[in-house]
Order: sequence, then structure tokens, then C-alpha cells
Amino acid sequence: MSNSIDLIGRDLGTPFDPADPIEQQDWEEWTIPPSSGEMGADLLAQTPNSRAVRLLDPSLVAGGLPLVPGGEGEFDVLLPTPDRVEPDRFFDTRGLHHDLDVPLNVPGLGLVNIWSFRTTLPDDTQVAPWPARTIRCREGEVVHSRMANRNGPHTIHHHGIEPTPMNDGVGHLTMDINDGALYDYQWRAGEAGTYFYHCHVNTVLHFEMGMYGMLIIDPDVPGAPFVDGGPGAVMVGNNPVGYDAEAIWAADDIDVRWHSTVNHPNYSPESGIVSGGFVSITDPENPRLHDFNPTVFVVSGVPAPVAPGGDGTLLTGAGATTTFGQKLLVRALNASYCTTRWRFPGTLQGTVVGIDGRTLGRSPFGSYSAPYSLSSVNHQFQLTTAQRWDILIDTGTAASLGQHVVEVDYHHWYTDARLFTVRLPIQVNPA
Ligand SMILES: [Cu+2]
Repeated sequence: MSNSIDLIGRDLGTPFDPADPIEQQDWEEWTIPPSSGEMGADLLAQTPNSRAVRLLDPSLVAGGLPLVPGGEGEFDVLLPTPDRVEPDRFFDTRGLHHDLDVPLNVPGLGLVNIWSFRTTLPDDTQVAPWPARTIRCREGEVVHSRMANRNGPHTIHHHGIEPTPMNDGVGHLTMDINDGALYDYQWRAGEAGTYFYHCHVNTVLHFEMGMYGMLIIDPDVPGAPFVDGGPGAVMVGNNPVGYDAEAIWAADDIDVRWHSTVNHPNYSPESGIVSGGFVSITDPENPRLHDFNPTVFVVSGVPAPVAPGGDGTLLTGAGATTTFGQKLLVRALNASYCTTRWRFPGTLQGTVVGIDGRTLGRSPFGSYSAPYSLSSVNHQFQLTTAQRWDILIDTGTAASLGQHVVEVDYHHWYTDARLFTVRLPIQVNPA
């Protein structure tokens, strides 16, 4: 683990001062966030009064990437990371538009256009799964997530992590990473738990189009970080506890009009791009991003068939298999805009050990919470957008053998009408 963590915590300059005319100008200009390329160009030229020049004084950028045009491969400008330190772990991620290796094939409907992130693996091969590849690290590590784009701009917001402002990946607060630019987000893995990351440019659209992946911080124990699917270890209170298998369930919903799989006259043939831009809600060319009516329901990239007969489908492709006596860790994320209601079978003994990246009953706040059994909440709970629950299941009890089914209801975000139910199998085989 790095011993230079204390160096992280300093970047942006002074708070907004409405009496300062330069700040006022910034405020107005930042209604449209600057791109990383603009920030880099301003730094190169030392443009007077540029926000980048004032916030990213090169003297503050200790050990940063060289700020040079054409500095690395195909990318034009490398924007330095303030207070950069040597990372313990590095991920190389590129935002993508309609360029997935395997587009989503929905039974009964056909191909749905998805946006995601492409990841360059340590051996230089590139993968672009959906959801995007899990960013997985160990508690306490300093992580760099390198971001570069074609068909941008995009950002990476590491949801639930609290980095310094420059590294938060919220376009309007910092900058969008535009085409031809490159930036290393720097953050520290603070507390073991289940998180996720997503693009935060025009979030309503880009998140819906699919730009997210899991972010998992494993406990600081031997073998961590672990491989998706298990085995691994999870914090239960103050102690790491081993599990044998892991089910990562990210519930998502898709309004296909936004993905241009149908020739709706009000939508551009370009995926998610609306001719005429984002204007008034009475404009027939408007995307109507408030008008969200999903018809495709997905768990961790596995779509349920579209009707007829789709409602209540058993999603075997997203199911989990364990052996009697093993422990199964379920990480449930609501990556949809629906409200999701999860019902676990009473035949499985589950314990809720973490919520939203925080371990229940763990010091220093341990006296304010404690792990609790699923039976104490009647085996059901509700997750709104972006919420996560970690549930540790013991399959060594009398009723454990056989197939168990978790049901997830998708309720419309506004009307609360139930739109769809998917069923997720947990198979417990004899030892
Ligand atoms: Cu994006």
C-alpha cells in the first residue's frame, strides 16, 4: 500500500465568489463544462484568467503527466492529475459510443444499441463488455482510472468514492474528458464494499445508454482484490469473512426509443443523439428525457425476453450456483431508473452485511448499526436508483438444497406501476 496517501486531498482553488467578475465569468461559461482538452490547451498557452491556469498551476502538479500536445499515442493532450502519486492499482478505460464488441441482443426484439467503456487489460488486449469491466481493488489502495475517449465527451464518476474535486468526474464541477485528451482520475479506496462507476456527462442519457460498471473494494486481506464470482472475503462488522461464490446483480431497464432501435420520428437515427439538441419540452425534436418508459429489463447484462411471456422470466443466465454448506455473497445494485423491489425466498438464510458501500456494525460507527437477517425484513426490500445491498447467504441450513428464486419487480419511477418482474435462480447443489 502506498505511504503517500496524505498527499491526496488538495487540488481545486478557492470557493466561488459571486462578487468577483472573473468568478462570475467562470460561472456563466461553466454552464457548459470545459473539456479536458480546453483545460490542457489553456495550461499550455498559460491563457490569462483561464480557470485551468488558476486551478492547475503547474507548480502544484507535482510529478504529473507531461502537459504536451501529442504526448501519448493517438491522444493530443495529457491533462495532469493534481497531486499525483504513484498508484497501487491502475485501470485503463475508454468511453464508447455504439462500438460494443457485442451489442445487446434482446430475445423477441433484436439488437439494442448500448454505450459502455472499453478497458485495456494489463496484457494490452481490449475488452468492452456490458456492464463495463469491474474496477476492483483493495481497501486503502490509491487507484488511477485512466480516461480517454473517442466519440466523447465522457467522464468516470466513481460513485460512492469521495475523491478530490478534480477527480470526481462530474462534468459540470470539473471537466469533461473530450476526444483527443487523456486524464488519470486519482482516488483512494476508502472502505470495503460495493460501489459502481458511471459516466457523468449528460447523465440521464449516458447512464441510460449503459455507461456503467461495478466498482468493488475488497477488504485488506491476503488474496484481495478478488475475481468477480468468488471466492473472496467480505467485511461482517469488524471482521473479514470468507465466501465461496459471489452473485453480482445489477438491475437495469431500457427505454428502446432512447437507444434508437425503433424508427420513432422524433428521434435521430444517431443513437441517443437528438437532432436539434436539448431544447424545450414542446419541441417535437426534443429527446424528452423526462419521458422514460422502459420495455426491456436486464440483470447484469442479461436481458429478459420482450413479451409475450417475458414478464416473470427466469433469468438463468444471471443465476448463481453454489454447493451445500457454502457461503454466497449477493451484491445487488439498482442501475435502473425504476424502483426495484427484491424478494428473497424464505428458504435461504441471508444476512444484510453492507449498504451503499458501508459495512453495518463496523467501527468507528459500529454502535449505530449492525448486520441483520433478511427474515427480519420479511425477505424483501426496495432499492431506488444507485442503491446497493450486500447480502451474505449461508447455504448450509436444512432447507438450502435445490433451486431458490429471487424475484425483482421493476416499478415505474413516477407512477409506481409494476412494469415487469425478473426471477433470478440460486442453485444449491449437494456437497
Ligand atoms: Cu458519457
